[in-house]
Amino acid sequence: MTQPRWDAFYLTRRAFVAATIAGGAALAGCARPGRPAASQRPSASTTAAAEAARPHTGRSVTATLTPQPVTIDLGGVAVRTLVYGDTIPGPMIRANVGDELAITVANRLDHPTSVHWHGVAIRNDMDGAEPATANIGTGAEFTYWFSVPHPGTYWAHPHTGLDADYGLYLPVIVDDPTEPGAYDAEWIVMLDDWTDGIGKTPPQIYDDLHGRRGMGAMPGMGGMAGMMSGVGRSGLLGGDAGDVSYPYYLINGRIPAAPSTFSAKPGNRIRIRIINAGSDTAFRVALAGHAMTVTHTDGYPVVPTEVDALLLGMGERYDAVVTAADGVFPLVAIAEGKNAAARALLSTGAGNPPAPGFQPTELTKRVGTIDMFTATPQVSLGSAKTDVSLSAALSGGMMNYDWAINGQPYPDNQPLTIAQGQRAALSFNNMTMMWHPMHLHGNTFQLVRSDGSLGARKDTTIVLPMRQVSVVLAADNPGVWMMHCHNTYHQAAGMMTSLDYRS
Ligand SMILES: [Cu+2]
Repeated sequence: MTQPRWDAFYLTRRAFVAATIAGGAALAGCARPGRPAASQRPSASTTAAAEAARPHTGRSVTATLTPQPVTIDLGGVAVRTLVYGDTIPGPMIRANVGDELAITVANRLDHPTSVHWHGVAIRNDMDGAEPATANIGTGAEFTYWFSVPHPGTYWAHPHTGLDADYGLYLPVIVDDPTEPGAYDAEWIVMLDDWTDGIGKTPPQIYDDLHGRRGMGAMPGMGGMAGMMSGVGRSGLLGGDAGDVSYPYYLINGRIPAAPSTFSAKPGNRIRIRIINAGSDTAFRVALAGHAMTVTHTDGYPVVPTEVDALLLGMGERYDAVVTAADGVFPLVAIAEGKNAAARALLSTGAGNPPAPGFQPTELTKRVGTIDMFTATPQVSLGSAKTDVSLSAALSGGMMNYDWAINGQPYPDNQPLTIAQGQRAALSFNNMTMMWHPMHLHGNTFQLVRSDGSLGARKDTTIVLPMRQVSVVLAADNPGVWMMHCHNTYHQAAGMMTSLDYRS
């Protein structure tokens, strides 16, 4: 079987990253000049007070996740890889707003792991990312327990080493029973870029990217890294689309030649929850023959807006409603700049799907990008007025693979700090030639357009090369929250910092 090469991984990464993989205990011994000591982190009582303020139904949802090595059929292609249980995606977790989740993770991997509850405004000590939550050791069990305060489309994945580029992901759906929604059926669509067990392992990819350092030293060789990675450019992404060309792109764990099929009836209103679980791939998604009405960004409602396609960076989610036509229709997710696609099928009647390579015209019509959407008044932060300014300058490049925030890779950079109750203007200033999907744990923000108007609520947003994205953040969830690029390899190289609440 193909085991991740953790020994090689140790040798080629900075000491801190190795320490992260080795588990939480190792962190204490790390020199972390810019980081608060444990005593300065929010106290257990602060976290408990925030938890008490969340809605509580008194109902519990329990589940067990078993991260383990197994052999998975991607549709005629068998891969030995790491998954939760024995499926890709892993088993969905579903709860109502205010329920308490008690999710036990039994780690059957050969290295420590974690489960991060992406997008959930969770209590800090259950975030599933160090330093707030210790990693789970090999053979150990840990129960994450937390309530879910907001409805929406979320997901879970590890926040440990390069675990995020295996099959370790699952949808997390939170329902609001008082708002059942105007739809007849629900289709959860998880997008992924796939290599493990068929191409290079994630540590091999990281080593290649990191080992390529210095190749851009010669003037005029700017395109070298892109040529070597086999990844091209994307107009939607403003330049280089990514660092890694993957052997396959998946929807719900299936390759395009053996797609999963979602069945519904003609005329059904279908709510599609799209989640990009990839590590280095932005997807442009369209359903042949259908327009999509976008209703939510990263779990939060937006003024319904009709599009033909949607662009999703890693970690982003969109909910859209379609009215199903009669027949068989491919849902196609183009891997931006990578000359490949993932697909699934919608079947409502007779007919045969087009060939696997078919690309619907919707992909090039009205493409929904984040600037087009506006949070509904119920979830809007109301005004762009703020009382503190925070800035995250994104730097680095393919040549030296030196991705960083505010001048240094994590953990050498200074954390951003905020106080409970403050409203911050946070600006992501991308000084690199590549786009980055920037994700903040435990909190959501609202985009501010260049004219000062407020856009969508998000926890992950695309920042195009050499551009700035401004957001408003209302600080209401004390903790130490990781903020990072959701490109697994950029994050591992150091494009991460934290937002620390001052006590
Ligand atoms: Cu990045």
